[in-house]
Amino acid sequence: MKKTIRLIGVPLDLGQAHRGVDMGPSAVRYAGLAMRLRKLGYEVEDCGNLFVPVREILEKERDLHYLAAITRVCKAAYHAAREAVEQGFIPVFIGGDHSLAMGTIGGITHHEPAGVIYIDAHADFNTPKSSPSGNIHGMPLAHLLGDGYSRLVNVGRKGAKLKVEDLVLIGVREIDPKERLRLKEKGITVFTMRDIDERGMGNIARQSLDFLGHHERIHVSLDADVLDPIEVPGVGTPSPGGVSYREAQLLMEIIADNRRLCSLDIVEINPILDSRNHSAVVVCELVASVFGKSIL
Ligand code: HAR
Ligand code: MN
Ligand code: MN
Ligand code: MN
Repeated sequence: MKKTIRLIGVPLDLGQAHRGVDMGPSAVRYAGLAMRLRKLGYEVEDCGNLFVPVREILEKERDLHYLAAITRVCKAAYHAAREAVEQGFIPVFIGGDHSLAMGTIGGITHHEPAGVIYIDAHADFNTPKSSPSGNIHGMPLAHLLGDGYSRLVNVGRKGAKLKVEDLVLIGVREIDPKERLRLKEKGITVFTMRDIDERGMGNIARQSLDFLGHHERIHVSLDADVLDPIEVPGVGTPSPGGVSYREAQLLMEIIADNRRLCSLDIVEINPILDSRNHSAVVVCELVASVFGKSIL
């Protein structure tokens, strides 16, 4: 009997500058995610959305990068993730921007550590000091490893939620200067687009899973901007030269075959910047694959 998947929308757009990523949960639902997963034999329960305050009523918090509101949303996401694990569900968090990962990954690791495969054009390893933009969606991994705003580091429980050996990044091609130094100092495992070009996605996927071999559970955090913007234009920070749809499919299929997936974030889809919901449809196909859809 397959586990039940629990969909949890997190319409968070406070971690970055563009409106529209708050509509990600609707776009993904409209693209038919629940039905797609039911066809694969899963039971799917949709819990609706976590509460996120509307940006227009937070004008006074803008210069503070909405830190207080993001912290509250991350706490709610932490709690939802922890509860889903305790109740035996596979939670799928539908964002919203990537700052939600500070809550979801914390909650997933509340009782037991897990490995994290972070699939993104960006390294999301800025601290408030290293960030050129101040946008908190560029900072979740730094906070999960214990650096940055103490309120965000301590969401859900005190201190770092991940160790260097719990994390791999795949698809990275845009890193800020101080962020690059931080990645090197900490010794983070990063598979860049060059690694994928040279060695192929199949090898990178298998090496990532081997690297996380000491974990029974793997969380995947999928930022839609990892895909090439020609194929997935509906994202707020598009980065040319990305992963192709076929490469992303292969990565998802290899993760599925490995059978350790425990939870998933789907983030950064912005339907306002998309046309005819195409990007959400593409991402739903990838989610179906990571949950075991096979061609034959
Ligand atoms: N590195 C840049 C910054 O910190 C942009 C990174 C944020 N973009 C994302 N996250 N979509 O993956 O501002
Ligand atoms: Mn990201
Ligand atoms: Mn990104
Ligand atoms: Mn600032």
